[in-house]
Amino acid sequence: MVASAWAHAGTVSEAATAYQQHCAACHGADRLGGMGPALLPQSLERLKPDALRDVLRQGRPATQMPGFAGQLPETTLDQIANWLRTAPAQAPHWEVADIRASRVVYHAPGSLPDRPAFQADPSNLFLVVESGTHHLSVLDGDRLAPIHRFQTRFALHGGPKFSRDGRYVYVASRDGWISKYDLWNLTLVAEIRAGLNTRNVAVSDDGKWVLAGNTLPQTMVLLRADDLSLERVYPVTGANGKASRVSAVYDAAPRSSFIVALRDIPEVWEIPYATLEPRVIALDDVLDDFFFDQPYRHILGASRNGAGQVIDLDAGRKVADLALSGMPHLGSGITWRRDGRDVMASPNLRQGVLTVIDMQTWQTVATIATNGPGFFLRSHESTPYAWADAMMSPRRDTLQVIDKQTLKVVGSVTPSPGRTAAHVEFTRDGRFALVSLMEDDGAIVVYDAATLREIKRIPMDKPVGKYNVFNKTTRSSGTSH
Ligand code: DHE
Repeated sequence: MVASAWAHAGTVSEAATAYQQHCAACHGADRLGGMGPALLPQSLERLKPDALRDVLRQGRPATQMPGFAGQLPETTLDQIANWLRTAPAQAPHWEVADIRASRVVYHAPGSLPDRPAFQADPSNLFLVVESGTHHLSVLDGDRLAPIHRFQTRFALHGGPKFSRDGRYVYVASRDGWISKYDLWNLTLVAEIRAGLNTRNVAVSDDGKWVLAGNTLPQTMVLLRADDLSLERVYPVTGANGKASRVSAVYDAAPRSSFIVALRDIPEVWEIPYATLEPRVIALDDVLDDFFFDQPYRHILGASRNGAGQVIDLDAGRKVADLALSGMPHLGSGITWRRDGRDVMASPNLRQGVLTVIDMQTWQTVATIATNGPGFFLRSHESTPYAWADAMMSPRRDTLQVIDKQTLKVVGSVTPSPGRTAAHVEFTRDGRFALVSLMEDDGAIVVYDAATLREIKRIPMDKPVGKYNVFNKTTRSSGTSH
C-alpha cells in the first residue's frame, strides 16, 4: 500500500471511531438515524460542505444537536464531515421487517371524535411547513391566525396530502418517515418509516392507500391509509433490469390510479387502485419534472437537460414535444382559462422566464420575462393574477404578479428587502395571498390579492410551503395537487 492510501485508511478509521463515540447514540451506529436524522450521503446531499462543518462545530439551535468545537480537534471534525459523505462499508438496507418494526400507532382508527375540536372552518385551514426547527403550523384561514403547532420528523419535503374530506393529512420527511395527522383532533395518528431517503407521498382519492416513493432503497411502499400498516413493497426495476430511484408519486384521482415518475429509467408507471399492479409505459427519455393536465390524461414532462415531451397516458406514448429551455420547473406549473382555451404556465429554475403553453396544441403561447429564475407559481380561480418568485436569483426577495389575460407583469411585492420570499397560497375564496418569508425569523405575510396591500404578518420559523385544505381537496387549478 502506498503512503497516501495508508494515511487515508487511518483517517477513515479515526472518523469512524469518533462517530461511534460521539454521534452514534443519536444518529444510529449504522448512520440510518435514530433520535437524530440519518447521516448517509443521500441524506446530506442538500447540505453544503461548509454548512455540515458548521453544524458539527456549533450544533443546531433549538435541537438536541450539540456543537463539538473545543471538544474534538478541528481535524477530527473535518474528517467526520468528509467521512459522512462516503457510503457506509455495509450497504444500508431497509426491508419489510424494518418498515413494519418502525410503525407507531398513536390513535387506532375510529378512536377519535368525528368532529373538529375547534371553532374555525375546517375547510379553510392552512397547514404551514416550518423547516427551521421542523414544525407544522395550522392556521385558521378566516382569522388568519395560528390555532396549533406540531413538531414533525426531520426535513419534511413536498406538499402534504389531504384525505378528500380534509380531515387527515399525510406528510413525508426526506428521511423516509410518513406521518398521518388528524386535523380535526389536532393530533398525530400514526407514523412509519417507509424508506431511508424518500421523495414524496401520494394518497388515493378513495381514501384507502398511501404510496411513498423512495430513492434509498429503490422502492415504492404501499401503506393502508387508515393505520399506515404496510401492504406491499414494490422494487423499482425497469424492463432492462436496471433499478431506479423514484422521482415522485402522484395520485391521479380522475383515473383512479397512482402515477409514478422514475429518475433513472425511461418509464412511467401507472398503478390502478383496483389492481395495485403497475402498468409500465415506456418512454424515449427519462423525465425529471412533471405536470399533469386537470383530467390526468396527459403528462407534460421535462428531463434535466430541459427537453420537454407530452405523454398521453391512455395511449401510453409520447404525442408531442414541448419547446422549453433552461430548466423548466413543470411540477410547479398551474393552469387557467384564457380566451376560451386552457393554458399552463411553468417557472424556470435556470432562466428568468415563465413559459405559457397552450394545452390543446402544446405550443408555447408566451415567454414572460421575470426578475430571475424561480421555484413556485400560484394562482386561484377567483383572482386575475398569478404570483411568481425569483428565489433562485439575486431578486429572491421579490414576487412578481402577472395578469393571466394579458400575460404582462402588473405588480410586485417585496415583503422584506434582501430576504427570501416565495411560495404563495390563497385563502379558500381567493381574497388573500399568503407568502412565505423563508428565514429563521421569518413569517407568513398576508396580502390582499386584489390591491397587493400587506394585511398582516404571522411570525414563523423558516416557513417553506403552505397548503389550504379547500384549494387542495377541490384540486384548484391554481395550486399543486
Ligand atoms: Fe421540492 C415539492 C422535487 C428542492 C420545496 N419538490 C416537490 C415535488 C418534487 C420536488 C418532485 C412534488 C412532490 C409533492 O409535492 O408531492 N425539490 C425537488 C427536487 O428535485 C429538488 C430540486 C432537489 C431535491 O433535493 O429534492 C427540490 N424543494 C426543494 C428545495 O430546495 C425546497 C425549496 C426547500 C425544501 O424544503 O427542500 C423545496 N418542494 C418544495 C415544496 C414543495 C416541493 C415547498 C411542495 C410545493 C407545493 O406547493 O405543493
